[in-house]
Amino acid sequence: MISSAITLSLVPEARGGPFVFWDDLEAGCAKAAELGFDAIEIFPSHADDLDGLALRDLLRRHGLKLAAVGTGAGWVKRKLRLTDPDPHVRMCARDFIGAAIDFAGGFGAPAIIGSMQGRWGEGPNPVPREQSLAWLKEELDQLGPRAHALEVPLLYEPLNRYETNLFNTVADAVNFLGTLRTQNVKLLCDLFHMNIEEADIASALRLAGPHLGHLHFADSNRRAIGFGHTDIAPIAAALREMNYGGYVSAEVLPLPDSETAARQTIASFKRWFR
Ligand code: LER
Ligand code: MN
Repeated sequence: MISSAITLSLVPEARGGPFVFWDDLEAGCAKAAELGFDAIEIFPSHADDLDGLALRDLLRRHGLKLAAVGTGAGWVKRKLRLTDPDPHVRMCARDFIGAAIDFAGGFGAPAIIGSMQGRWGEGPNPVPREQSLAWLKEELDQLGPRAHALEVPLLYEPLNRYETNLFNTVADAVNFLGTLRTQNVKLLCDLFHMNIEEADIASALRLAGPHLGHLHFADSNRRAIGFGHTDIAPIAAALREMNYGGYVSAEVLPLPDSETAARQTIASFKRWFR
C-alpha cells in the first residue's frame, strides 16, 4: 500500500526551498497528524542535531512514522559532496551521510542522497565525468551496506540538469545502479525533476520498477499536486500497477502557505491512492 508523507525542514539556510513545514518539529507533526498524513520526512542540519528519543516520543504521540531523512544540508550548509575532487571533503560527505543513515535506520527509515551527489567538471580542479562517477560508485558501495546493516535501503535521487550533471533520468540512474556492488541503493524519483527531464513520467516510473524506493510528490511547478499542470492520472496508475508500496512524500513549496499546500497534498493523495 502506498503511504503519504510530508516534508519538514529544520535548516534556516534552506529557506525558500521545497519543504512544507518549517523549523518546528512539534507543530509540523501535530499538523501532519491532524490532516491524516502517515509520516514526515525530515531535513535536518545534521543528524546529530536530532534528539532520537524526543522524536520517537513525538512520532508515537501523533501516530506518525519517519518516512526518510534528507541530507541536502550537507551541501547547503557545508558544501560537502560525494564527488568533490578533495578526498577530505568526500570523507566528510560520507561521514555526514553515514550519520543520517544511522539515525534514520533506527526508525526503519532511509537517508536520501540528492544534492550531496555533487557535479562533475567544475571548480578549480575539474575532473572528467568518469572520475566523478567512480567516486560516486565508491561512496555508494560503502554507504549502501551501512544502510543494509540497519535493514533499510539508501535512496539515490536523480536531479534535474540545473542541480546535477551526473544523472538526470531514471534510465541512466538505473543503469548506474546496476554497476554498483551493493544492491541496497534504491531510487528516489522526484516528480518535479522528472517533469523537466523525462519524456514520459509514467513510463520512467515503470522502468524504475523494483528500484523505486521513494517518491517526491510534487507538481510541475514544485507546488502541491493539483496546483500545477502535471497529469497525475497515468502516474498514479503506473504506481498502482507496479504495486509500489513506499511513500509519496510532498517535497513542495509551502505555497500559498504551508497549511494550504499540506491540505492540497492530502486531498490529492486520497483522490489518487485511496
Ligand atoms: C533537490 O532538488 C531535491 O529534490 C531533494 O530531494 C534533494 O536533496
Ligand atoms: Mn526531491
